[in-house]
Amino acid sequence: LAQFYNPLLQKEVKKTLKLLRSKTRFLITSHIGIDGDGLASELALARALKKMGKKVQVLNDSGTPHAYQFLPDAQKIERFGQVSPAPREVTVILDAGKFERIGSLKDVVSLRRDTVINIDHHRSNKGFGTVSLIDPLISSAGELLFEFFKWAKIEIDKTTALLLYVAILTDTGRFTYDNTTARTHRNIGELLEYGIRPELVANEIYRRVTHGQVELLKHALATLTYTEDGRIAHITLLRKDFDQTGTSGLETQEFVEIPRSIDGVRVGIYFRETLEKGTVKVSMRSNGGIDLNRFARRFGGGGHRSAAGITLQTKIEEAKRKIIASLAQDISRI
Ligand SMILES: [Mn+2]
Repeated sequence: LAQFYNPLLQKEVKKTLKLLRSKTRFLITSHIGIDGDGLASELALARALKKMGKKVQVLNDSGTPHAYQFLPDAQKIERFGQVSPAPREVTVILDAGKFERIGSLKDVVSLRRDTVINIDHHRSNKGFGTVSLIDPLISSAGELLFEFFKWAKIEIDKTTALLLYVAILTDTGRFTYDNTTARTHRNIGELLEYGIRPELVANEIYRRVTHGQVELLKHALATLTYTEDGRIAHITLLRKDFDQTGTSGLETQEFVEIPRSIDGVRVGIYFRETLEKGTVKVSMRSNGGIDLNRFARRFGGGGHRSAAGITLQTKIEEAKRKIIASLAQDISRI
């Protein structure tokens, strides 16, 4: 085999391929609050493994958001709690920067007992797998899978290409975040050659909302607040907002873009209460100048430079006070 695209990963790609080829039964999972990259990468890898004659189960903590239910085989993804993991030889964890990110699957996956392949692109990832294939310079887990499939000469068909396209499209914010590179566009160009129609994909993911989502957006906009200097803008959704509109947090992944996009704002924040009582999720997006991954890590979270998240076990008012005060201090230094 030729040299891998990222020569630093030469050993890891070889080990990964060896495991994928030699083993038969696989469990594939990803992170809580699953997104387009997590889901589409899972489905792309599952498809590739099935074509190699393997037994594959895709099992997640989270349900599949409305926007991604059109993905081929999305209906076959199972949910932990409703379904238990089947016997397996290898567990593949995609797009998770920390082992804890697999959520309740921690109860059945053990880093000590199990063979775990971690395929990821988060800068904060320290490599928790038996094999850890991590490229912090690539846009998404899906783009890393694409380069891996090409290198390993694993067949990519039109459906796999669509899945990888969706992973890259969504994780780059439609090719607008700072993880979008010439390499990304070259890979996307190759994927488009399979006959993918970007307008149809966009219709499914970006040009379609449920009535509940619009109602929820009204609640979110009513909470929009700025810090005194106008450099932080934040929105908040409470448990009751989701209950009243029949929606879930998974349907609000783009909401943080609203405070972030306002003129003069450096960081947009979206706070929400989760189903678990006393747990608050904090999503943050910056317009540059501040490293949100570094900021989030101080609170046990992580992510990327311009997009990161934190989970706090506290009341929402306390979470807001703490995060906003701390971030305002960091921003005052830039
Ligand atoms: Mn990702």
